[in-house]
Formats: sequence, C-alpha cells, structure tokens
Amino acid sequence: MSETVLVARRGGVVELTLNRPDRLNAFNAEMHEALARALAGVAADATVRAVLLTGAGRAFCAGQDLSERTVADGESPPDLGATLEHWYNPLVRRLRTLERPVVCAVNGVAAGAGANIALACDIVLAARSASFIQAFARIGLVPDSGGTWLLPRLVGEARARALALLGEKVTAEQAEAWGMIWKVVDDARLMEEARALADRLAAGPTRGFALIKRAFAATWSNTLDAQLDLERDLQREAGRSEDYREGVRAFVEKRPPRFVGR
Ligand code: T3D
Repeated sequence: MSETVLVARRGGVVELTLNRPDRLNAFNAEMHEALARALAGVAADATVRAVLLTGAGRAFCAGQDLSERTVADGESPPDLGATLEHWYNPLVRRLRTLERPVVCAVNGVAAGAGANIALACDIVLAARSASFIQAFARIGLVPDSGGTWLLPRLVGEARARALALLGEKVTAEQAEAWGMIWKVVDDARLMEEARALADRLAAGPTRGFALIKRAFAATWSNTLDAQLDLERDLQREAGRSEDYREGVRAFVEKRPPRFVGR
C-alpha cells in the first residue's frame, strides 16, 4: 500500500494526509492513485460521513511534481492535457460530487494544483502561516484543477485575473478576508479545529449534506427558475430521509437530534 497518502479512520471521519513532505506533497502518479483509491473507498462506505484532507510537514501541497517535468532539448514535451484528463480533473470532480462533506485543513503553502484542490473542498480552514499561490503562470502554465472556474466565483474576477497572471502569494488571512476560504486558525490549533469540524459534520444529516452539495454544484449554471425547480426536487428527497424525520422530532421534543446519515 502506498504511503503517499495516509488514511486514518476516526469514528465517521476519514482523514487523508498527503504525504510526500520532502517534495512539499507535490503530486506524482503514485500519490494521485492513492488519493483516488482512498476517495473511492469513502464513496463506497456508507459508514464514512465526512472527510478531512490535509498535508504532512510544512506544506499542504505544491501541485504537480515538477521534477518529473523536465524536458531535454530535442525531446517532445509531455502532454499535460492528458495528465489533467487522467488525474487532476477526476480528482476535482470526485471532491465536488462526493456525497460527504470534505473539510480541507491547509497546514502550509498550497501552490498550483494544490491550491485549487484545497479550494475545491467544501469547507477550507487554513493555518495562519499557510498561503495560496496560483503558481502556474510562473512556469508558463494556466491555472488548472478548476482554478479558472473557482477563483472568479470565490474572490471576483478582478482578483482572480491578477492572482492567475501574477502568481502572487495570498496569505491565509487575506484569503479569509476575500472569502476564498472559510476561516483562518492559529497554526497550533488547526488540526484540533479541523477535526472538531469534521466530527460535527460526521454527526450530521449526511444525505441532506449530499443534496446541499448537489444544489451548489448546479447553482452557477442554472437560472433562478431552474434552481428553484432543483431545490424543490432536492427538498422532496431530503423530506423523505430518516434524518429529516429525526430532526423535526428532536426540535419538537427540545433535544439534540441523533442523525444516522440516511
Ligand atoms: O504537469 C502537469 O501534469 C500539469 C499539471 C499541473 C498542475 C500544477 O500544479 S503546475 C504548478 C506546479 N507547482 C509549482 O509550480 C509550485 C512549485 N513550488 C514552489 O513554487 C515553491 O516550492 C513553493 C512556493 C510551493 C514553496 O517555496 P519554499 O521556498 O517554501 O520551498 P522550496 O525551497 O521551493 O521547496 C522545498 C523543496 O520542495 C525543494 O526541494 P529541495 O531543494 O529541498 O530538494 C523543492 O524543489 C521541492 N518542491 C517544491 N515544490 C515542488 C517541489 N518539488 C517538485 N515539484 C514541486 N511542485
């Protein structure tokens, strides 16, 4: 089993740690494969009710491992479109469509695809010392892993364009102030807070959370009319869940709900 992604189970939470710290957790094929396998395992296991993604060492993830990308004179360049098609795009799609909430604890620098993979998660916490860098333009590339879609939606087009073109570092505090992430946390408390958040989500109405993710996935391409129709359909489904029944009962009985995730 690959050690490039550490997989730990704590109650209803699966904690995934990118683990190539000497390369700032940059992606190689082995790490992609390990992460894809771990996320497929989560999707297939109904007892997993939340995911926490983080990085080992001083970085969250430095994007693609560039040591695999040097091209000698006369050699033909690698097909980067193929890597996106094979690895990065499925990963982002998997995170966005996974029917469990995904918390990302950005423990240090998140650069290139690493930044955008963090931003693709549902709730992003960042250590105060962490930073986000759209490093692509520094090496002549285009933001990928959803960056050109996510960034303008999160921070507005003016900032998104400047970040993509300049490749400047955004501190965690700036990212919070701009609405790029949910919250900055003191370094020493990051994992404690991220775990508490993941535990809280794991005790929540998992089916309802999956439907919330589906609503947000559609919102940017839908008209208001279409979104209202979608909300109607999703609410109909949520209203049939055991957790909805329990939620209303608990409210009426003035006690905390005991959600089972169905
Ligand atoms: O290629 C495709 O398939 C297409 C897909 C592309 C997706 C992408 O993500 S493209 C963007 C790739 N990522 C980058 O361009 C970021 C490169 N890294 C950096 O700019 C800097 O390392 C950081 C800003 C992230 C951190 O800087 P700093 O000063 O804190 O650390 P450092 O000294 O640069 O890095 C520490 C070590 O990690 C160093 O190794 P060494 O000298 O100790 O042996 C460095 O080479 C290594 N490292 C950092 N990033 C990468 C990396 N090694 C391989 N690939 C990396 N991306």
